[in-house]
Amino acid sequence: MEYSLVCIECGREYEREDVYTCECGGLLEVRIDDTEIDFRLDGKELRVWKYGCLLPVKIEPISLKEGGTPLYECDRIGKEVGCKVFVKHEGANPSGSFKDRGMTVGVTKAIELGKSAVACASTGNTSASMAMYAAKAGLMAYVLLPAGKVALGKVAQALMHGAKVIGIKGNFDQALALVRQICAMQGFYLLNSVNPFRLEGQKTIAYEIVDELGFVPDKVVLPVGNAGNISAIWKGFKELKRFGLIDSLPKMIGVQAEGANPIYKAVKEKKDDIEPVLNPETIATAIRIGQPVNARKALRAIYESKGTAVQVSDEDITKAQKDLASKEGIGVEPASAASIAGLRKLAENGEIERDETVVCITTGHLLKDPEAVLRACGKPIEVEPSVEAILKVL
Ligand code: AN7
Repeated sequence: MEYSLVCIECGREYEREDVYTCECGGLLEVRIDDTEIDFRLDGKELRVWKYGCLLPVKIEPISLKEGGTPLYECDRIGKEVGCKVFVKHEGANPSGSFKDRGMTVGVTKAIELGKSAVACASTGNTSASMAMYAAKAGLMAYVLLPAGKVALGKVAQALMHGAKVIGIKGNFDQALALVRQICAMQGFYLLNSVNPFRLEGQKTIAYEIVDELGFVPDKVVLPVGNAGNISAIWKGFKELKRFGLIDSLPKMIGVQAEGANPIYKAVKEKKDDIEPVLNPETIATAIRIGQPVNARKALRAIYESKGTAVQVSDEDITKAQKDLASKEGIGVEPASAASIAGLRKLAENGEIERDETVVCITTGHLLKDPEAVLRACGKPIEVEPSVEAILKVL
């Protein structure tokens, strides 16, 4: 398969692959040339590399068997909001988040380019996933985190998989600016979602949704932080249409937390770029991001698809997290619950129709953030070791 890197702003094409952004400052996108499709959307054997003919790598991939995540029909929540609701649970990936789809491609690209070290800034999940895939590939991994603002499970993963983990006394946006400088100085391969190859892996979420459902949903709802995933999924749907595999497209709905809402504000004001939020704050630490690097791509995805963005409060997020866990048996981290909170917000706003099908993406697993669970549910009751004491509290 042939492809090139193209700037989304000025259209300049790059032959070299070790670039992240255009000389004009614009974001790059992988443009796939016309090619033979060697998979069928038959609902069988879903996984990222099923769609390898549309993924831009030239060597055997570094894989931990990512993708093929469950798509659950959620009748209870569907009844409440008044449409057919499916949840695609990306928490079921090897590291517990959707980032694995991007990392299998990104880390493979690092090997292809002859790199010996990879690096990222992260609100947690990117670092956990990168550390895992770097371990599998035998690469050094360097991680910058906003100190004290990353969920415990994610830090645990990055540490155990052998990354060098550094806490920055600042927020994610500052950490990202710093890691970009460090990568340029040290020759580390940058694996944040400004890397266009990572987004190629993440577009397989769109492929799998159509593969499993057998049709194109009306809406896809997902949390937006650095705004890579919404851009990637939209690209995936557009490619399926371009290659004649589907003939309609869904509306893309981005959900942000009220305290970290630059994309929401831009959409509300119909702007094509964001004003950064300087001190982003939310319990959904994964999306505690004020200056999303992929904002321009994400806003295009929302406008082109005739979608929208909504914002939800931390309270809405916690309620949605409990709902999904206790009514549907799906355990997700707070950022992921934002998709369900966003769906409820759409329903409240009258933006859901009775016969439509909505797919919510739950991006990360419940166990990523055990401390958020204890805050939401309290600690277990402790009693004396006797039948009487237990019966008393039942
Ligand atoms: C669970 O790990 O940015 O809009 O550094 O972990 O593509 O950034 C995580 C983002 C949603 C937002 N849900 O996705 C990181 C990081 C979860 C996440 C998002 C993240 P993007």
